[in-house]
Amino acid sequence: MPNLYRQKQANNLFTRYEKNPILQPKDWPYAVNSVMNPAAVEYNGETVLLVRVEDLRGFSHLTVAKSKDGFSNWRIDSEPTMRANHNTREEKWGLEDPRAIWLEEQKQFAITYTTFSEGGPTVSLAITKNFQTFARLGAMLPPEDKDACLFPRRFNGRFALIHRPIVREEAHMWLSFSPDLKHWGDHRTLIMTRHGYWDCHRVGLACQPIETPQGWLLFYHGVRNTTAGAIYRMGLALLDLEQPWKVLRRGDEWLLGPREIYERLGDVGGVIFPSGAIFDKDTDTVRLYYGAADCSVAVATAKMQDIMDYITCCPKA
Ligand code: BMA
Repeated sequence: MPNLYRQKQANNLFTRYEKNPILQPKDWPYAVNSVMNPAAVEYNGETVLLVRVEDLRGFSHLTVAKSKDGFSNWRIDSEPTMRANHNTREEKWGLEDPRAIWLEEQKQFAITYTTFSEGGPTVSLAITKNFQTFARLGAMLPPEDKDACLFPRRFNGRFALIHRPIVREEAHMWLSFSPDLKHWGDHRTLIMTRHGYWDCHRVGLACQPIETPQGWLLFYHGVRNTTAGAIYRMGLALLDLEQPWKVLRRGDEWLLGPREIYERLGDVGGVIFPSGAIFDKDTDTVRLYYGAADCSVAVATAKMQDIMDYITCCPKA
């Protein structure tokens, strides 16, 4: 018997900003095809989005957009902030879908992004203090891999990485560990696709994991292939605070799916692709930034209290 009360809760959790989309190709200071799938962090009291921008060759790079309130008056870098070095095997076909977190130990932001390499998409790491200059630390794991983010701290002395390799054509979320951010091992599956559900064909990390007293909030995207193409939606799981390989809860239903016209029409319609979030403690609000239809960037908000009320009554995983 489906829990209809919880489905209603899920459906009402996030509210789209009324002036969505917040960033569109026409806002860009230089010629672009599309803007989407940004990393989001707070830096110097402002919201910083590192936006994936697709140029008119079909290659992506990353550009910073900043705003004081996280909704309006975006200031966009006048040229690409992080360009792909197309002469390297790693970055041959561009940089895509970044996630960012603050690494307290390094006192730097860590950016994990898809490098479209000669061997296929994989995940690479860069660190920055200021979102102007970036130290590129190279590919973390072999292709094919995507949708990666580090946790902001170590567990039992090791860094932990969420990522989404393709193995036997299956697309599950995995967790891997490293003593030094360079050598990765102890790989294990974390969140798997669910037969028959909205997330039956592919799952992958949405925004960076968010720490709460009850555990890590793990927003993820789930994909169902239909006769009209793939539908990308977002769901939620809760991971143990000190042992993040333990999934405590996982929602049955999605929390956000393509509904609005800007989510349904675009280069790839029927896609919402969340990739960055900011928790504002003062207002108890999570701002979730997402790519809409592979064309523009939108934002939706939810109260943290409502998110916790929802996830803590989801089924035990
Ligand atoms: C995924 C990624 C995203 C994209 C999505 C929908 O595989 O490539 O960048 O937004 O597909 O096209």
